Amino acid sequence: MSAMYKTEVPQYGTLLDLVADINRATLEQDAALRGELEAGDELRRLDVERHGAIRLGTAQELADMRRIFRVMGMFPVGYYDLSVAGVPVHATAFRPVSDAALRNNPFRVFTSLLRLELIADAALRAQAEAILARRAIFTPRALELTALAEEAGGLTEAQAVEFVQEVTQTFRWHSEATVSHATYRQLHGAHRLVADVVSFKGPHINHLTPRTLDIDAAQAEMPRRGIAAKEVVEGPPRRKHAILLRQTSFKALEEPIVFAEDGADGSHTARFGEIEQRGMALTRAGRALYDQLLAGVRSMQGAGSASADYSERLAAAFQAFPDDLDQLRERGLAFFRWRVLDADGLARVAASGAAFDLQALRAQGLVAASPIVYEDFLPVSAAGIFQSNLGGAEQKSYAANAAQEAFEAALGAPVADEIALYEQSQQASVDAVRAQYAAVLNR
Ligand code: OOG
Ligand code: NI
Repeated sequence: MSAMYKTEVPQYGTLLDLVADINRATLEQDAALRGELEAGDELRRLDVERHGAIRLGTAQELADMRRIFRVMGMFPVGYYDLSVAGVPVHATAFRPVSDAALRNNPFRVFTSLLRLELIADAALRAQAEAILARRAIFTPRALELTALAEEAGGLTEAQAVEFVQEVTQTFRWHSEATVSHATYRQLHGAHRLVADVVSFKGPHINHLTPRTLDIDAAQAEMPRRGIAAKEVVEGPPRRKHAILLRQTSFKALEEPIVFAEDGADGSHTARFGEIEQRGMALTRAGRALYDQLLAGVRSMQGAGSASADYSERLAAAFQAFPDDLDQLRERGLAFFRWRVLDADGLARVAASGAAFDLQALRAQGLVAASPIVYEDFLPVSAAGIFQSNLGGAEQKSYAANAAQEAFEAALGAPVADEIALYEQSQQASVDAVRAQYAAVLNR
């Protein structure tokens, strides 16, 4: 998919080169970071894609997409309501969930489902439904192989190769619209996203996102390489200890398309490139503090995220968010993974009969805790990414109406609660240390 996207959107190749240059320079200047990444075996696939995004049109498409991602070990995590931001979709992220799978490859696909019920014009809504009902976004062979994988509990090597080829077809670009110019214009008038989802044969991948080690440097470098960057980096400000997710993108390109029936030429903007830098996962308390501080900055008078002093105001507001690992842990704001540093020392303390006390063991240097990486998305940031590609004029407003149950009904399964997943990860690491401690007593 990466190779396909680079051919389809050459500017994405330029972005990948930029990210590789910035990452190389960052690693040269920061030996400690280099050591850390080396130890985690992360240099190998440092600048490869960390996520992509698609937009689906029907419940059936979403349900089949879930089955297909499941074959690849990706499961729906989290629910994102974008209607609050004037975008008529809701979404989940398909991603690996076990610690081992995430270490191997954390690639995620932010997957939106169009909400036609938010379109006011009933006739247009019915027309869009009819158009979507006629299309088949998966190749017959992709669905066949999916059914095979479900029955057999997996695919053979050869089948897996074929499966990947077939599924990639779903995400390719089609420059021929399936609708006439007139219909496209009507759909576009309802919302640009409606036109994007309904007018084409399939859900073209609309961006891929590599990982950068210094997103501010990458943001500054984009215009120097002729890339039209969005105005601000979404998410938290730059910090000593990164939290959650920071991301920025270049604006979607205007691409030539041909309309059905009349054969008229036109253009469509949907596809872009994005970069991300991840920090630690926050607990419910940490996330509440993040949401509160961010909302404060964004609700200030005349303070859209595009205003000139946005990043200063953001940094000022986040003074209230501790940037010290001990504080983040002690105040229960972030998730940590515990590990044993000194097994012999731990055994000695256990043998002395002392009760298991993580904080005391840590103070003695016998165990350590390091932050767990945030693997998910942020609704306000996602809205910012959507908006930067809709052109300034697009500001439809919908009443906030999360509809997680309807989304899950379409999906055919509940979405996992992302915070519960981090809690489990943290708890599993504590349990492993405790088990090692207890093993001494049982000897
Ligand atoms: C998805 C935008 C959201 C992110 O990184 O938050 C997203 C879209 O434009 O379809 O990818
Ligand atoms: Ni994205």
